[in-house]
Amino acid sequence: MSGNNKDLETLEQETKEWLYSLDYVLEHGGPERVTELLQQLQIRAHKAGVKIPFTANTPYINTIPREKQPPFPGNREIERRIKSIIRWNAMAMVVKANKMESGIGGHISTYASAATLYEIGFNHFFHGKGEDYDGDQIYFQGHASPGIYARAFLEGRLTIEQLENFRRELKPNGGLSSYPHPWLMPNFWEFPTVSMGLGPIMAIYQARFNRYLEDRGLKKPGGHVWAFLGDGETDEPEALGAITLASRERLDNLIFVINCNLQRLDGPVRGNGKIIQELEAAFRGAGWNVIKVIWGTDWDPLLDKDKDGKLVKRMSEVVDGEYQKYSVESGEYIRNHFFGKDPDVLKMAEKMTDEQLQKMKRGGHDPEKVYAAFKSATEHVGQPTVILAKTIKGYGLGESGEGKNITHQQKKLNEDEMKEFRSRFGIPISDDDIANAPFFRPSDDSSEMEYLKARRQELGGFVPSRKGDVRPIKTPPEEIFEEFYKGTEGREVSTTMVFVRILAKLLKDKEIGKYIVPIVPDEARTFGMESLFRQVGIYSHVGQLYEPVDRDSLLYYKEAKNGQILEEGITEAGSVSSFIAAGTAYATHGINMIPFFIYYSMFGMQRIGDFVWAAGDMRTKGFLIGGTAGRTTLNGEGLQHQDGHSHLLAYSVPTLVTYDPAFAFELAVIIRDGIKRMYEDKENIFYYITVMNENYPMPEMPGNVKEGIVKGMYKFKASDKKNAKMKAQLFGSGTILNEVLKAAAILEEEYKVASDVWSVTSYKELRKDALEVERWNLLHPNGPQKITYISKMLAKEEGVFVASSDYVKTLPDSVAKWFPRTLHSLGTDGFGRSDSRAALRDFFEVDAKHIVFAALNGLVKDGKLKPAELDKAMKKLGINPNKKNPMQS
Ligand SMILES: Cc1ncc(C[n+]2csc(CCOP(=O)(O)OP(=O)(O)O)c2C)c(N)n1
Ligand SMILES: [Mg+2]
Repeated sequence: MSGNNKDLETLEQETKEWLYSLDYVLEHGGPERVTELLQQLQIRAHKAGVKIPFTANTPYINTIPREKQPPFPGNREIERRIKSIIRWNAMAMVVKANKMESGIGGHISTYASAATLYEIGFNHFFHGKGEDYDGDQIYFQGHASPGIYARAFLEGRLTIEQLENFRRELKPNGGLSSYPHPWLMPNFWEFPTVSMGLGPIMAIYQARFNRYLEDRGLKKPGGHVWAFLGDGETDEPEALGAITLASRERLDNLIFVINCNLQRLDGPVRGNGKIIQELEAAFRGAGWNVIKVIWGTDWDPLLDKDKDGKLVKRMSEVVDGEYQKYSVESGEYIRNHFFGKDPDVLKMAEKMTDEQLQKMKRGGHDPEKVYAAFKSATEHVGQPTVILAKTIKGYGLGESGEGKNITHQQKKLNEDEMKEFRSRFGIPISDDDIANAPFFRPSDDSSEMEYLKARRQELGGFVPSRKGDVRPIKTPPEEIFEEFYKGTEGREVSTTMVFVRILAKLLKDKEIGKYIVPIVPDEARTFGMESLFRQVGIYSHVGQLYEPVDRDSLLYYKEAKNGQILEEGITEAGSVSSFIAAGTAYATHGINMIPFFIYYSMFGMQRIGDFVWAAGDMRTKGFLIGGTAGRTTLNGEGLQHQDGHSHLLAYSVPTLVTYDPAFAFELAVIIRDGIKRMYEDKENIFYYITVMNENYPMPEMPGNVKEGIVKGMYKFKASDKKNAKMKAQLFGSGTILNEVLKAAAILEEEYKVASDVWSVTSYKELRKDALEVERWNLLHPNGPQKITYISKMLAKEEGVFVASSDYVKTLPDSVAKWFPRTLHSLGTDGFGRSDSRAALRDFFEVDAKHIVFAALNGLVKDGKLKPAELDKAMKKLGINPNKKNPMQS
């Protein structure tokens, strides 16, 4: 270092001059000028090859200094009392539930640490929906639900009985769900957050979708999205995985509040580090506005005294594990271990008693600090904000859990612990009553209740609250779909191409066109959707700031502020979050948006299954379209791309209606029916439809088979060989239906087997119907028995039953027991391969020859054909009995 040549005094003098200059500029030019100058200095130094140390961190103190703190507009005392009562009731709810019903669970410590964060929001910031749906969207941390219920109880929205039935949802009058579930409490919860990590990313895309609606003129500007999450939760890849989207899109309508209680379930989040600093660096690096709320008001005088930064240095060097220890230790311990490490720092605390030291608050428990942060966040322009609030897990639980590693699991308090809690928060419950952990609600005319209600009224009504009843949409007219009922007159197309054409037509429809939201994760060209780029534009808040490279072509890459397509890039998690935001817009904004999320089917259910589950919970509406589906239809791509099981995974989502259509008319009927059921009849369902990329002529709809298509199965082609001795009923789905048709022809021509061909559009729908009938008949044995749709269709059908699909055999097997006779299932169990369609269909044994052989085999078993015929057929068809089992190879 060249500075080494100078003597110490000169160096000190030089430093002083620089600092003096900085003070001068700050005084005369303000902070902006200082920033400008520092940037210039940085550039100059960088050009000269100076390596400037990088840190994305600021010191370990509050971002908003005391001088910049706004006055607190509320009544501190009343708000404290309200909060204390809510704390008590939240705790009592869990304790009671576990007293009466041991092991029923619940969480006390999460809300205990977050109470101030929520209460400042409820009293000053969270906007209710009002009449016009112009409120905020708030993602409450799932494990904090007892606190949210406890507040709703004070607000008069929940009864004592409901509180007593926390986690007892099957009680005759209903109970409260453990966590936020719109499916279970559709007038209360909006966002399921308890699968950790999903809340934060869904909130980001919610904020982005709000912007989309505003930019397209479908919603008034305004409202914030608040996402409350745990510090441990940020380890989930989804939690931080999309934060750059929020800053790139300048989502200043988005606020994350991360409750940094330094603990997760098992222990410290970062015992050896500092989660707040780690998160600060990540969010600042990603371009967010970061507000740290670390220290409470009682630290301010000490920080004022800290002229040489020794206290701040000490604050910055202590690791989280140690801070956690302070939260359970005495004042004396804190004096010795925190302050005592540096004599100057120790001196700062000399006038304070041990008790005072122990009671010094963390920022997240200080209403004035939290208020300042929230206010600053809501006023911040141009960036999303994250508030990193330091708290203590289990705050107020004292010996029974505050700051302890076991606190997350704490569900029971003994009498003494409850007395202590009661006294600490001043709840008017006598020692005699305390054993029952009674709920407490002040009288309606008390100052607390009046205050609380007035605040919510001023802020537009209660939160959380969900409205699900929106005006229905009129299903688009049949004319739009008729073209598809007619077939393609020999022209070869794929169901994917048909889907894109249906989508393009829906987008043009005067009534519903503007409500359609096409969503793609960088696969539009894969599905031949690029014509839509130009037709409706790709949404971008800033429009298009560049001349696209293909501007001269007809289908150029058009980005526009009122663009309609959400081109999400390579993020299925992000895309499905947009799908959910769009598909729940009827409830959040009162607008019936109709999302179509089209993606590679292999990167759907198995990759983002948890989101799809959450979508079901949220009563999301819309169409998930699994493209390039089918284990053998997507030739060439191989093991990772060939999907033979997404339909099986879709079985697990109760409200997901699934279809595997083969022909254009089927797809058209399904989509029209879907719009009708979801948006006109207002059913709480959503759709998963697979489309494939194999081209073949689309036939005309054979008569009125619409009902059968929707119900899951219809006879596509009846054999005209009425007097044949041998018969077969062949079932196919998706493109494999073509193999089934080929098989039928072979069976008829070469083996004299009359073969009817059925298209099975949905095994899941067939199974749902059958299960319902079976259950009804079981429970009503002496009444008239119902008949399954399968029976209605097949009871009189003769011959062998063979089903083949491009999906696993479990699909046909899932309905086999309701078939009149044995169903022989062919399917694509096993890992995919890269090869041609023909080779793959041979490998997986789902092609025409295997269907023929399975049918002949069945006929032999039924005694209709001699066994010797099978050897001959095997040779003729070219089936190798010793080929490898695709399941095991
Ligand atoms: C995806 C997922 N994994 C695991 C859990 C189980 N779980 C519930 S709460 C919790 C710890 C939460 O810690 P943190 O996020 O810090 O929240 P805190 O309760 O401390 O506020 C865990 C592991 C879950 N709910 N979701
Ligand atoms: Mg935590």
